[in-house]
Amino acid sequence: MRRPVIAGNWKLNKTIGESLDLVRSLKPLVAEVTEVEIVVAPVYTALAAVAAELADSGIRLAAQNCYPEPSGAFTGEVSPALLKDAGCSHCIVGHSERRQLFGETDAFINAKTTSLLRAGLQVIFCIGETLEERESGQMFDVLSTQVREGLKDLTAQQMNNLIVAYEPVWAIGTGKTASNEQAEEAHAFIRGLLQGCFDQETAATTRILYGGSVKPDNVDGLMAQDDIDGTLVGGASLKAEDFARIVKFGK
Ligand code: G2H
Repeated sequence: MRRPVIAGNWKLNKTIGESLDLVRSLKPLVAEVTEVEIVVAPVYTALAAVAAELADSGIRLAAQNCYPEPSGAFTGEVSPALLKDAGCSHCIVGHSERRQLFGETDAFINAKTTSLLRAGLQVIFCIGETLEERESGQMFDVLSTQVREGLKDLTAQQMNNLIVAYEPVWAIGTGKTASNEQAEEAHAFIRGLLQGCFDQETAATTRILYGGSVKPDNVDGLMAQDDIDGTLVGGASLKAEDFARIVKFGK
């Protein structure tokens, strides 16, 4: 019922040339895969070139960030419409690196999410608790606030174009993955939150991805969990063979 999504977040890596090399290597490795939605998120400067390279494939293109306003005196920023113009179908918002390094609040993430959905883009909406929050028993409260505030005033219909990504901050780029059970517990809780914020149908149909040190050797166990519908992959998405193996989870 929920089509799996495997998304590669390249973060601040790769020139235009290196990005093209990566998608040229990736395309033949995943050409036969039809049952999984495959997304890659290069840096802004590589988006248009990668879009052209992906035109003959089913791989979709995401930006890693955006600014909610459509145009104006916002030096250095990029709007959802411009991302669409560059060939993006998706955009990541609320990644923990943006929350932590750039001070992004739930309200700002909500503004970006709303603006992206209005522009017709799919949103990959990231949430997750820090180690300190988990260890002090605040994990459920933190996730609940991030969902309620980040998705504030969205309609159930808009949620058809939104994918949630649960990324426990302590598992990001650290090599420490959440256990299958820890991830499933959080995903099931998030699905319950979606039911409370929207309705049963939205909770049942929204894809919830896991992110945080996903690798070829741990993806199968994660994807076997009932409420894990895909993965958001950082480091392991920078190598075509590793990312292709993750796309072909369970095989
Ligand atoms: C989490 C993830 C991708 P990594 O940030 O969003 O990165 O797989 O390197 O932990």
